[in-house]
Amino acid sequence: MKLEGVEILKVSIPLVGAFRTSFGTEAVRETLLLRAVTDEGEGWGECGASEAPLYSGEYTHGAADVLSRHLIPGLSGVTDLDAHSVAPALSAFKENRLAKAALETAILDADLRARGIPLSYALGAVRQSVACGVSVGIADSIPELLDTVEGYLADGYLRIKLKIEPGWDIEPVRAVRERFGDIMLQVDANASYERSDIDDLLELDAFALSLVEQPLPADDLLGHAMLGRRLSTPICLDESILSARAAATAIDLDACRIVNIKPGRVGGYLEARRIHDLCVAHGIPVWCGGMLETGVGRAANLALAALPGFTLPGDTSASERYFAEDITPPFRLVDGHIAVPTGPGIGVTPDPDLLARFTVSREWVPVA
Ligand code: OSB
Ligand code: MG
Repeated sequence: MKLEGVEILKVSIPLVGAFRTSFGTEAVRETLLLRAVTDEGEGWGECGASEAPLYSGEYTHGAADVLSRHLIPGLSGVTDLDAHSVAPALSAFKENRLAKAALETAILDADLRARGIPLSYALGAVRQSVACGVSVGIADSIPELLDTVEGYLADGYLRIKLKIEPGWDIEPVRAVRERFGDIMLQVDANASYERSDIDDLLELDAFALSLVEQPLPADDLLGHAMLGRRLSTPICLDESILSARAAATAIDLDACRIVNIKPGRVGGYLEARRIHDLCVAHGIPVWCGGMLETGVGRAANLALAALPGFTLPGDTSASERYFAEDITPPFRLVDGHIAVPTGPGIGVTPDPDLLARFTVSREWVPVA
């Protein structure tokens, strides 16, 4: 395959409701879509970065900059380019995993479309639909939170994840548990606690949670291991797991019992699959995280979530949970599940009219 160039589209799509976490509030999904143009056809990828560097060090404008100056030109000398040659060709460039993942996914999509192979099949999927949960942001009040959760349960979501932070943890969790009984319930702290908060975190054990996600800072694997010795609720890591090597270290240290796999955070779907395989070998359940993706990123996440080790419901929610209008045909929840796309590559293509409406700027980066 010969890469002719990549178009970087900056898109801005309103969310149906502002999404509040310990690190900030997002009311508009502002990110990048990449359209890779090759001599064998096109492919699409989505960048997980947001407008500000609050989840990781990456942000939309920075990702566009590193892609156009370094990552896309970095593929110019690669002969016989395919998805597997992208990460090795870019390995000299440090970090920037969300940007690298978007580029690798666009090439992977072009590669698979040209061969007529669905991404789910290429990754090793074993199911046609995946069980879905929903991630619920920090609310202004407990009654408001209960209303939101009630709506999602009525939609059929199979598990609820509550965002927590110091000061918004025990009371909202208790209120949801008391009101809705025996639902599958978990929490995500987005690294907002410190080791000195361990005694407070132990109080979460009273609520039969499926897991607590990333309570401590991303680089504190040892702290998670120390917490895990005292907490009976399983610890799941998100921000700490940047690669298969990081996952292996976390498992060896006993820093987690469950792993959230977000393809963007780890540099792409190929590394995501390696982490899946590693976790399966160690008996560690995994689930697919999300970054408020449009239909482009969502389609690919659904393919990944269909792998055998994804035994817990993911943050792979229906399009309408995020957007009144998405740029692809919407993914719908049916009996708590979403169907895995079956077409070649990621299986969806942005609608040109909707894409035009939500695109803020475009840059064509030719590859020599
Ligand atoms: O920590 O899982 C997270 C969204 C943006 C950044 C980080 C996270 C999230 C979510 C939402 O929890 C997941 C989703 O529904 O896409
Ligand atoms: Mg998380």
